[in-house]
Amino acid sequence: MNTPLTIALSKGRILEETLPLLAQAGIEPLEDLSKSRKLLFETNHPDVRVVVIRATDVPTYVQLGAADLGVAGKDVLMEHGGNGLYEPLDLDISHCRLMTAGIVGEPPRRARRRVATKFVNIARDYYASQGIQAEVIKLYGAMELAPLMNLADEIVDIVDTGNTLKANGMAPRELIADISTRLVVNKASMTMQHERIKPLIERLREAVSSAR
Ligand code: PRT
Ligand code: MG
Repeated sequence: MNTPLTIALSKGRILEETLPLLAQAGIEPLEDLSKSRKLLFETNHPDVRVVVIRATDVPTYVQLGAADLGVAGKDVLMEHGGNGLYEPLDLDISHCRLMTAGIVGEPPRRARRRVATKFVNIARDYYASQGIQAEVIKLYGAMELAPLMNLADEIVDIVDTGNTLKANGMAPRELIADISTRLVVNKASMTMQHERIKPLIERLREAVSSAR
């Protein structure tokens, strides 16, 4: 028996939407993930196990082959850069937008605008592509606070309903990318384990279609 295929799942909001798709594809963890403190789970499928990790760690696990497959937001994948990963399937869940945002009625003050975000690579690429001089500073959370405290002129963040921005006197400005959750596969696994991975991708593809 081969070592089982390992799928790295993003914990948090993406997980809730991923599990029904996996179940539809015939893969169900043997335990209730939300009730366990474990991180590594066997499934009903003897050839498949899942690990549940921070969303931002998923591309790293898959790139370096610690997991064969992974589920992560396109935002996280863009920020990571996607080296060593195939992205064969859009799971069509956890939709949102990656946007710039700022205080309503307050254009950037600094000549070189200062941008607070946890997506520093995406932000640097975006402002450069627009020909805008920007100083990008890394924050780990509560981006909306930065403009209010004059720590930054603008933020780059995920927007869904826009309610979080609105509650803080802010509004979205420019769309950087439409985001959804993707299946990623380690490039070496895709080649070496093709006959095991291919049917899994196809079952997930069917699950995505029937969820539409
Ligand atoms: O919590 P942790 O630091 O571990 O990570 P995380 O907060 O990034 O994880 P989690 O569980 O929130 O899920 C993140 C992933 O879900 C992202 O990578 C996106 O691909 C996807 N996603 C979809 C979202 C949202 N919708 C979303 N609304 N991620 C975050 N948000 C946040 C956003 O950051 C903002 O604070 O929700 C707020 C905005 O929502 P609205 O509706 O007020 O606009
Ligand atoms: Mg969160």
